Amino acid sequence: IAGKPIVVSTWDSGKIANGAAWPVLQRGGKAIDAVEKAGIAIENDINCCVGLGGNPDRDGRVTLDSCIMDDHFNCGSVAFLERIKHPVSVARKVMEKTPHVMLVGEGAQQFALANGFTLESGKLSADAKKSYQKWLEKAEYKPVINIENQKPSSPREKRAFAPNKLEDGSPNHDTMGTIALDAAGNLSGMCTTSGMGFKMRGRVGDSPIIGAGLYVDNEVGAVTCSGQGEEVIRMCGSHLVVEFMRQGLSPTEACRRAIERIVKRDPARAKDFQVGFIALNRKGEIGAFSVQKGFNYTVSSATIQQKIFNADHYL
Ligand code: SD4
Repeated sequence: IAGKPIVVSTWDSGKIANGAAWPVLQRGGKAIDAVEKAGIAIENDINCCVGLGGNPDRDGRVTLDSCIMDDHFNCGSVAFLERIKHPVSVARKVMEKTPHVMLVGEGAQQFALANGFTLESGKLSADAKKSYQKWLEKAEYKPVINIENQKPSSPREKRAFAPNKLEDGSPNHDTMGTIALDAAGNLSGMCTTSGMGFKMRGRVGDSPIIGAGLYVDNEVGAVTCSGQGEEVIRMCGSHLVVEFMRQGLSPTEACRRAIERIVKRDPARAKDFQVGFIALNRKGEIGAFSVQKGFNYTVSSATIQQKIFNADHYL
């Protein structure tokens, strides 16, 4: 038990997210404000997998997915959003200002502009441009089944295809999911990503889907995840973990059971993709579990100042 307040984020790049969330929690602020700050911080960072600096789709355009959920089942989400820097904040506006949960594509962009967000240039970051040019050398514009099986030729590319630890030891940057329990005992979470690199245009993963990439039930716990979104969506991954916690399982056991469910569908394929869950229950207990080795997460609380843990894994 890490107690409260506490914030937990996916990967060791969770340091950036927790670094922004913790001051809010420490001064007695709300979990929903803390997780939004976490999302904004990682969206400002230039990395392969979150924000406008991330890897583009097959057409060379960066498309962003994000969602946010509070302690009262209020939730907002944007998907396939282009040229807007902070999808997590747009998702929050969808939650607070509209009768809807999810806006996508042009409509999401139109809503963002109407709410004071700026239209950015749409230019790729230097790293993303390099990765895209490399990818284009062999690119075929057709759906690739099991894209994660492709042999990557650079660490950044490898990261895009199979979200696991980088070989060169550089910081893990990946889909950022952040869950928090505030001093008042309320839970919230957010998830933000540029999705799988070189995805088909229009492809949306689990990250902006409430119940898949994120779920929060204030009576039970909060869960988010990273990895191959398709595998998460078909099992309603984060919701599944919350339901296992509701049945009395610890956060780690609940994450393990959900990973087992994902693997069971086709065990032979499990070596080819990664999914990792993190979970936090209302008592402040934390847990995580992944398909493969290499998934880690960052915890910040009053007792654990900022620490990176390696998740237990199935394989
Ligand atoms: C997706 N879950 O779009 C995201 C990608 C991800 O680590 O987590 N990458 O499927």
